[in-house]
Amino acid sequence: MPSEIPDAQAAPNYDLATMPALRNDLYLRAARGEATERAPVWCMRQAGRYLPEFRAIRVENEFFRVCRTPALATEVTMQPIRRYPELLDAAIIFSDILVIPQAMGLQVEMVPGKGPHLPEPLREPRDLARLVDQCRGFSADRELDYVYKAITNTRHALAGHVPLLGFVGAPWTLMAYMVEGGGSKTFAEAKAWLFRHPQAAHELLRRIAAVAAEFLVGQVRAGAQALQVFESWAGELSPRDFSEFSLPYLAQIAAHVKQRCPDVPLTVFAKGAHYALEQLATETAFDVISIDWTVNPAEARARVDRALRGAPGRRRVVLQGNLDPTLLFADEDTLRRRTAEMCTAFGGGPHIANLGHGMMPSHDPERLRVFLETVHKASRALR
Ligand code: 1CP
Repeated sequence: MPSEIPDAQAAPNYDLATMPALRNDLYLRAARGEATERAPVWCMRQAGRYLPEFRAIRVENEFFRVCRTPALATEVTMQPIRRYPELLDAAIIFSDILVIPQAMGLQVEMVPGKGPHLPEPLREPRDLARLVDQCRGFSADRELDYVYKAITNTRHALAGHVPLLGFVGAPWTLMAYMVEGGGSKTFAEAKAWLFRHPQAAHELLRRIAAVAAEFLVGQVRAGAQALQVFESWAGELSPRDFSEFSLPYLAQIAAHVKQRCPDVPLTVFAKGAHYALEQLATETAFDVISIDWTVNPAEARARVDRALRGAPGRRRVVLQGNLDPTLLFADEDTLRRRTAEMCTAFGGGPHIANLGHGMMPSHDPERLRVFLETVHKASRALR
């Protein structure tokens, strides 16, 4: 089977009309709420530093060079698919959530071993004037065209093996990086902005949401077959502040995308926002809610179903998740047992198996294989 996946470093091909037919649609069927013979499985950050083949590419190539060079982005996206050809049910385009702040005019560097660094973050409301998204002639499509090229090229490289996911960072999470200038333990600067300058915060969030929505639709045009919105720092907000500063923008993005691409499954991952499951199910148009490991899957299912019963006309919401990624550091028996328990806790219904957050650089690729194999076996046994 691996031989059926062509070499990704072949010349880029941007022609969508000749796209190969999809052979494994398990992910898409589950995301649409259909019953499937087993749970589809993929992992957030499945391309990344835990793979020696990824580190080898990064020795020679700066992070954003990989993102901006379609042949390289395709190659890295394909690495986990080539390593686990019969086990992964989706690929996710190699890029980063910070391509949006970059497109909006902020400089973003990726510091090896540390993560993103924005040397000139937004410090005061007047700094919003430095953003270029409202300039005449600004087009998110044009600024982010390199991602579209990478997506189209990767669709060809995948040759219909599994669907390709596109993604964006959600407005609050991107604002957090734009104000902090990088990752943070407390996000105190970004949260202080929300409370000191709520109007400017809303303006910034609205502008990011507009770019993100346009970018998602563009990714579909380029060949993305499903989409995910990462609100990675939702858990930094209180339920009240999530309602004010995150949820409306998530809802706005979902409404825009579902109106233009009604058949493309759309997932939200609001890490740490277990308190908002009901709101995400009933007040947004997301098809799939991805949960982290702090939520019990059976409880999440029950809460979402209860909320949906009170909201007539709303179709079924699928759940994705949620094994604690650090269980990949446990011995194999423990990992197998806990993965099977997780599948059981989601029940036999539509479930997209995943970790509760991304792969970590120190993970052993062979433990990921154990996780993937166990999901196949355990979720099939539940049907
Ligand atoms: O499979 C894949 O790797 C897909 C590509 C992908 C995605 C979906 C990358 C590559 N990053 C992301 C999303 C992303 N980036 C998120 C949302 C998901 C999550 O919560 O994990 C976030 C918060 C970022 C920001 C980011 N980029 C961080 C986190 C820093 C922090 O604040 O804790 C880091 C370390 C990066 C760099 C990055 N992005 C991707 C990779 C493989 C890496 C490692 C850096 C490297 O290669 O040097």
